[in-house]
Amino acid sequence: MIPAEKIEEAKKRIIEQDKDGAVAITRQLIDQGADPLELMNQAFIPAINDVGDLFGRGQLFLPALMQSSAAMEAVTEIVNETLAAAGAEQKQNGTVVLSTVQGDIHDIGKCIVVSLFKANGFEVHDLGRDVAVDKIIDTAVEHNADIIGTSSLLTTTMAEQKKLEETLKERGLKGKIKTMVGGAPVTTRWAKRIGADAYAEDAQDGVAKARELLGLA
Ligand code: B1M
Repeated sequence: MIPAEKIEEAKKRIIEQDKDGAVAITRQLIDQGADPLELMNQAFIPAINDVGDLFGRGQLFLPALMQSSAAMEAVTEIVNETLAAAGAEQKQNGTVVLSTVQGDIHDIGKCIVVSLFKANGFEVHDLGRDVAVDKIIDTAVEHNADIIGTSSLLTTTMAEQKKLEETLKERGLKGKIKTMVGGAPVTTRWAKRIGADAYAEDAQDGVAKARELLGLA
């Protein structure tokens, strides 16, 4: 378990937009054997959420949000490299196409989801962010994917997840390729409403739900 004072220090580095300090403490803790997901879930995600809340309340402005976000991206990269190294030996579990939906450039959470799926033996095709529904479906068909997973961080872009379900239906693929939705404003209720096969609260939940969808649980 990571000591509470280290968690607080790591949080502070993100909130204070200190990218070098955030990278340094991440490397230090991981070198000492800390669980990268514990660090992410206990320190970095709560910290960037605090930053988001301050931004949402108008108590912090876009340049500061962008700097905190740059620090978050840097530590996420280290965490993801560590997860990838841990998963290198695992066997394949299924094929997943992951992306952030069109109109949305938030990808920190999606990148964590990508890494955790890879670490758990899934073949992952990561299309990045701001990706159109047709491109997502075409890629899934091309790679014979089992699951399409989409992330949406903006309430305005959640509609793309609905469009994905509708387009899958139109193309006769609904049910053949399972769908999973995630992202901060996304809920189980939204998933049910649009007809997605699963909702995942975080990256670990995403892997668990994917295993359930594929009958591996
Ligand atoms: Co922006 N942003 N942002 N932002 N940003 C939010 C989302 C916001 C809630 C902040 C706020 O106002 N409080 C708000 C949206 C409001 C709304 O829609 N109602 C907002 C806004 C308004 C904006 C801009 C419009 C700001 C502007 O330009 N005026 C702009 C939008 C640009 C665009 O997309 N078109 C913008 C830009 C940015 C930055 C570029 C500065 C940066 C993103 C950098 C990047 O991603 N590379 C940024 C950030 C960092 C945030 C906040 C602060 C943090 C997001 C994040 O990385 N969280 C965010 C506030 C918040 O969410 N509380 C905010 C950490 C990450 C690990 O969590 O992504 O939720 P999350 O992922 C989790 C789970 O959700 C889940 O697993 C992950 C790991 O546990 N999950 C999945 C996610 N996807 C999944 C998929 C799955 C399964 C699980 O299966 C497929």
